[in-house]
Amino acid sequence: MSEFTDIDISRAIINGYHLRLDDALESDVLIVGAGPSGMTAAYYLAKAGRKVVVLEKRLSPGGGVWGGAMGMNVVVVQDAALPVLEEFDIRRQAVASSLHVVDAAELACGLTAKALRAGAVLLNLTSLEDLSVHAGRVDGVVINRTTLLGALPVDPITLRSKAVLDATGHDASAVEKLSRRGLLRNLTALERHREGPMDAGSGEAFVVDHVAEVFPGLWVTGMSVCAVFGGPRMGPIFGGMILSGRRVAEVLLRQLK
Ligand code: 48H
Repeated sequence: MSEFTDIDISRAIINGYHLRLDDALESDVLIVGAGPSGMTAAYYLAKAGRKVVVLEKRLSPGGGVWGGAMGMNVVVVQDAALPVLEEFDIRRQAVASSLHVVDAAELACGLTAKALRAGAVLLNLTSLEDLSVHAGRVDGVVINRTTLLGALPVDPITLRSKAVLDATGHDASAVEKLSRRGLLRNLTALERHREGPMDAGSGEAFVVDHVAEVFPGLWVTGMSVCAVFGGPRMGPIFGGMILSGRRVAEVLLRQLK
């Protein structure tokens, strides 16, 4: 006779998840998107003692990392990002002057493991449906179960935070919600939904230099920076994404103080 029943297992899942969800209702920073920029930001913010919740619409964190380029599951990282790889214990192999290859799965899993162990909480299969805006400031997100979106008319719930970080990649989904309501009139690149053509050198610098608060309480990092400000795309080089995540965490930490 087993020491546990099927009902014990179900209860452990239900209680474990709902305690987590209850705890996620109020946080310092809500990060939308568990790709490389979002998970890097989550790690540095959580390591500094901030309460961080990451939303991911898919089952797995890692975003665009998994596919490498053309489905070849290695990515390229430049010298500038090596200190971050070292902090995350992610191995790399030097291939050309200033370039290194990294296993895509090791990068996706390594970023995720460190962020979670630093204290960030990940809610997967959870999609951003809307933003919460009060007194001219984004102060939370409205979420729904990904599998319900568009399927059934089921209402969402709200999570509250001091800051929201759009790390949704090319879609810039959070910024796009405000833009569609006409609240972001100056961000013309996003309204035309335009990234610039491929230029890895410029794109990598752009995503770090242009991390910004685009609306009170709403920040951008990673590829959503290019979507919002019209920066060039950069293909399968990922140093800029993790450096952009580290940079936005540094700036946010200063503001949250
Ligand atoms: C919840 C959402 C929602 C939503 C999206 O695409 P990502 O990997 O984003 P970054 O910016 O960290 O990295 C970009 C990189 O992967 C890339 O695409 C590059 C370098 N491209 C260069 C080029 O030239 O094409 O991750 C974003 C994550 C994903 O996991 C999405 O599933 C998730 O955000 N997401 N999660 N609610 N509404 N929208």
